[in-house]
Amino acid sequence: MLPQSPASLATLPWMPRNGAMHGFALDRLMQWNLAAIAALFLVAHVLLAIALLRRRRNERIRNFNVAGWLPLALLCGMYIWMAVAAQRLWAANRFEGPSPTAMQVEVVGVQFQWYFRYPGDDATFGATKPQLVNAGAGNPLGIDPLDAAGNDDIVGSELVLPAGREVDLRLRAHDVIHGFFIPGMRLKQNALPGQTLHIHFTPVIPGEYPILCTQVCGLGHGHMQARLKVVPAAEFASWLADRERKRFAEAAAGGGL
Ligand SMILES: [Cu+2]
Repeated sequence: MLPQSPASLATLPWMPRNGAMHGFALDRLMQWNLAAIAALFLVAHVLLAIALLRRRRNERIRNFNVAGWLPLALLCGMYIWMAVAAQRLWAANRFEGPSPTAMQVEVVGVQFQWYFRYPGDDATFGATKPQLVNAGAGNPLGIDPLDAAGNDDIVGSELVLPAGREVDLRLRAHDVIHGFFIPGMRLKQNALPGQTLHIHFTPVIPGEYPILCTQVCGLGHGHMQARLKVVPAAEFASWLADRERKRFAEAAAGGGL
């Protein structure tokens, strides 16, 4: 499902351009929050100034009974609504699983590089073994050549996704904690060694989006960047077919990955 109207594409000028389906609701929530904070800041200072001026004039400060409770109740209601809306947005990503048709991509953080693995035609990731990890030999994820499911796995350092299709990312880390962050997709999740964490989203706006690491993971942390390329579905299909062809050509030549 694509965004319904051009108005829903509006993003605050100082925020990165949003390209994910859930990002529009998240941005609206952020705008509400900022507007409420700005209004409250102004009202609080106006009330403070009034109170100070009255004190100087030795006027009696009247209690704000009903007039004081009503705005407070409205404010509480608004923040409860925002908390529920935010919880729904967060829970939908964290606890409600992706649809069965979501595309599977594995993301692996390694000092200081992001790797992305596609399962290939069999839609199954091949087994990996830590002792087989050898980036110099072209096998940075340690894919086991004895597992046939890994023969068509595609590994790269750029994440390419089709617009309009849900993606289920499986996050792993080889060494330390890395922070997988795509500001343009409003997506952030730590990658932990020894665990596979899932996060799902639907990119809807084609374009290029930077991928960053938000955990200080070592001396090369600042260089741990990659790129997400969201392309139309037809372009993605031809890109994937091209990568598959290259993968099999390398395997046939005995070069492994
Ligand atoms: Cu990192």
